[in-house]
Amino acid sequence: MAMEGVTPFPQEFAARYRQLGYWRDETLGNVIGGWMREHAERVAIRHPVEWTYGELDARAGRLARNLLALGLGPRSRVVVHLPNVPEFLELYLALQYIGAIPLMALPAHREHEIGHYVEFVEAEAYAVPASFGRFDFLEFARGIRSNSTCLRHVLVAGPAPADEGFVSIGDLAEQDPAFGPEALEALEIDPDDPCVFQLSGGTTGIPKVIPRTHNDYAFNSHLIGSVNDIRPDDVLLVAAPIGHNFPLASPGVQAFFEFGASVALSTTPRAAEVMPIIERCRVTHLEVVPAMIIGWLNDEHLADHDLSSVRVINSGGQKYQRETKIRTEEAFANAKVQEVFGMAEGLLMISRLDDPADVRYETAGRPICPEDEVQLVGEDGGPVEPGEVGELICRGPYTLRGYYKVPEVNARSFTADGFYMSGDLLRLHPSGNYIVEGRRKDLVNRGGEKISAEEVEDLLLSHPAVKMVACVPMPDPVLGERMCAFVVPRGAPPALADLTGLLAERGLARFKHPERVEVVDELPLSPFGKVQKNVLAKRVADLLEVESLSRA
Ligand code: OOB
Repeated sequence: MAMEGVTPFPQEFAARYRQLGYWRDETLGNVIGGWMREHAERVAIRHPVEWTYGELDARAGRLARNLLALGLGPRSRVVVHLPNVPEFLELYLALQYIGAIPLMALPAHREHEIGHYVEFVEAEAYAVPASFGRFDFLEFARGIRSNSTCLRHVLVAGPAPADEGFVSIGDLAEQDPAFGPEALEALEIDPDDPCVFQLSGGTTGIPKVIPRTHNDYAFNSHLIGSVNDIRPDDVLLVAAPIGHNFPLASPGVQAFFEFGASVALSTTPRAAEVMPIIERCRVTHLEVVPAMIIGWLNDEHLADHDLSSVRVINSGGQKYQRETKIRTEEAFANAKVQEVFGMAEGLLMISRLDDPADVRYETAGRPICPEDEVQLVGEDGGPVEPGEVGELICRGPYTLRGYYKVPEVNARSFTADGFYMSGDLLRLHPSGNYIVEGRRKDLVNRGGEKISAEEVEDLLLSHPAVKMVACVPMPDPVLGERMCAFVVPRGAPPALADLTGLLAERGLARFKHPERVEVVDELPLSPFGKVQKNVLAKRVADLLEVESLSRA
């Protein structure tokens, strides 16, 4: 029986993906467990701990059985709010071994997001770091737990406090479990169930939850791993938030584990911390968002480090400009840049390492699977002429058929025949690869982190000095975009700090706070009465231009 709230793939598609060998009807836990045994003697994690596959697997196995003893099991939901620490990996494996479903929150999320996810997916457990940065995660977890009707356990990376219901992940990975290994074998886990809940960049008031199934997610990392030149002695640096689909499985940790290669974890993308890891661990593969690499390229100490081990740089999440790609290959002299155009919803495009340099510089790649059905459509929903810009719609063996539990959103996010409407505007390049030209969806892409304008506007409207508001992207040389709020005031115009103060009070993740406010008498409306956000985006871009000229 399909899990409630999850849209299954239609029968004829599922049968085809099975027949082609894409879906293997194995649980992701079994697939990963197989790699763990196959590579038992090899090093799985190189930094900040050094664990072999055998050690990681033994820890994850004990953790899995201890989680069973806590009452978690197949289909239990667990909100994972961890930075890039080894506990993330042992927990991810353990949850896969018991068929529980982790929801991948970002470390920057706060009450507004976490409170919602916990209730929305009816999470039984919530994982936090004992300490990370300046934010008190344990105190935060106490608040989340006391406000929740479903949450029973708080799983802590690091020492757990004495509070009831708080347990240390490390302790559970080391203590002898009440159940033997046969308890794991006896579990019934449906490979068509979600194995992970990813989060959508999203354009709605609340972020949407993406169910990725065992069948589709194992295939996802396997296939994109096959075009990344991964060799057993390779090392992947994970410096972007590890739960995100890109570093987790596209190709990410999952593909590197399939090959018996290793991963090095950094809890920050800062050059000063990352460069020594690259040097010491002889990192071969990077997965970055452009903002991260621009930060590195601008670091005055970059040339002091030996970066010669790096062969492959995957960049995704945001447009990677041709000039930046060229500068990147100058700084990492032995590396080739490969752009990934991906989405937590599924579809992955990637330029190939053997594409001509110009094609790698110009394009965001092409789909990874022959069964990825990709179309570019015009306003009328019909296909555009080759070479014209159209909205990307897609369907395939690892692309979702519906967001979790939001039928009304699904009705407008998918075509009648099940294509996901991405809201991205693309153009076909003569090489057969695609170029990203923009988007139709209402979001701000801040250094690869997606911010739903509607989510922020909904909150800002509750400010007494805000009569109307429209949030739009403004250009930024490093992050690509930041968010500007155009406000029609009620009474005295609010300052930026008034708005961000309200958002902080509401517990909205800080990266979603607008960074500029423009007070206006009215918002420009289309003949249909819709706010013309493109007009506002142009207005703030022009303002920034004038300001930078007057500073020069
Ligand atoms: C990745 O996933 P999400 O879910 O955070 O964001 C997806 C959206 C896409 O719909 C597109 O708007 C944008 O991010 N995007 C790009 C891009 N890659 C993603 N826009 C321009 N150029 C690119 N190369 O961002 C993601 C997931 C897996 C792998 C890589 C990225």
